[in-house]
Amino acid sequence: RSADSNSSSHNKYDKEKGVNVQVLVRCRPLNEDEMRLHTPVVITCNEGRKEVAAVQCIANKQIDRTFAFDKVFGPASQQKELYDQAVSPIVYEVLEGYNCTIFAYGQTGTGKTYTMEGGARKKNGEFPSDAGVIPRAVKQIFDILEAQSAEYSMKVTFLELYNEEITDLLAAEETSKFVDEKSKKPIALMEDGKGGVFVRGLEEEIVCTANEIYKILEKGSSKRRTAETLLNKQSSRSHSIFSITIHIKECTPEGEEMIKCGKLNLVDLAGSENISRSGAREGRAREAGEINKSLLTLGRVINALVEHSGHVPYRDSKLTRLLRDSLGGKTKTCIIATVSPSIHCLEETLSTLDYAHRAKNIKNKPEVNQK
Ligand code: ADP
Ligand code: ZZD
Repeated sequence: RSADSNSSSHNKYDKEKGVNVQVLVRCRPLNEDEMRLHTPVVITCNEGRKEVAAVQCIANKQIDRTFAFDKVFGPASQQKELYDQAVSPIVYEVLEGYNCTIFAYGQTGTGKTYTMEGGARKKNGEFPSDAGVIPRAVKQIFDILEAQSAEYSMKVTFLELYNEEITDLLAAEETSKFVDEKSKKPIALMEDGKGGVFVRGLEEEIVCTANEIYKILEKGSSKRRTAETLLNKQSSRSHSIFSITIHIKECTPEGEEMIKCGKLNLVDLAGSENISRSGAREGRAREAGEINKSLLTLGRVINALVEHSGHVPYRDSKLTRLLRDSLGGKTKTCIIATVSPSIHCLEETLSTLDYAHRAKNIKNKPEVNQK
């Protein structure tokens, strides 16, 4: 039977051609300091036209550069708005049995973590109004499954990638103040023999309620912070991947039992300033041991995919090995590029907009997982 035979019409696409990676841009507002200093704003968002324009002055000439995206969220956009318009449809696809990935890409300080995680959990257990994509997706998934009285099972993983090393954010906290190398779980990326990879030794927590996931996120966050402090990590240089896998039992009208399996990957990438297309800066960064191999390889994979230049260097980094299926594979992918409106960030902003605009040309061939 065709895997797509009962998917709804909005999922129909020309299988030969595939579907493009969806790319949206979010511009944060000026912060208090920038307001106080009357920092010039050089980015304008036209949400209706789905365009972002950057104003640049070179030799007293004003040059506007305009980029079009699949969606654009201006500085006034609220967390709920972005979620309802851009993420909620993706969660529905996960529940239909697709694998989906959402990446946050942008310069440090532009709102990647604000977008993906959002404000901290309230002491009174109330859902924060500035909650980001991750807690909202968790809530929506359970709301839908409960409304459908579906029979389901769910597991989550949460990992951090720093300097090509994977840390399992769900593995039991080291009780010692020192990180015991020997007690560390042997985490390794392994080929699964079907062209994919899995992380050996990664903790998979089975969860039954949204609250359980929130507790897990809490544990993961605190472990990440501890590791950052102990190991002097710069958080802007790490990538985090939170994944939810859902198995749903369904019966066909003929009474046949069927398991649908969907996976949602939520990825907060290292700050994009950690790579640079400028050779000089790359040279200096390399000397300082600051080259982010994963971020660099991500850029190269995107270039190879959009230029159809034969070899795609997935194997050159852990990030691209882990997320290979999201880049030119069977997963539906969305990239949220975050930018600052400030004149001081203009160079990085233009580089982010260029990068994100290029990524729009990646095509994936999503397929429903069905057993
Ligand atoms: P990044 O993860 O890209 O380094 P953060 O998410 O830490 O950036 O955001 C930097 C600061 O800007 C934080 O204080 C965050 O609360 C604030 N911020 C980011 N995006 C927004 C937004 N869209 N609206 C309001 N505040 C934001
Ligand atoms: N951005 C907040 C975390 C921070 O940096 O502290 S918000 C959400 C996704 C991934 C990890 C953490 C969270 C977050 C949270 C806050 C406080 C303690 C644990 C987890 C969160 C926010 C709302 C609901 C659930 C989790």
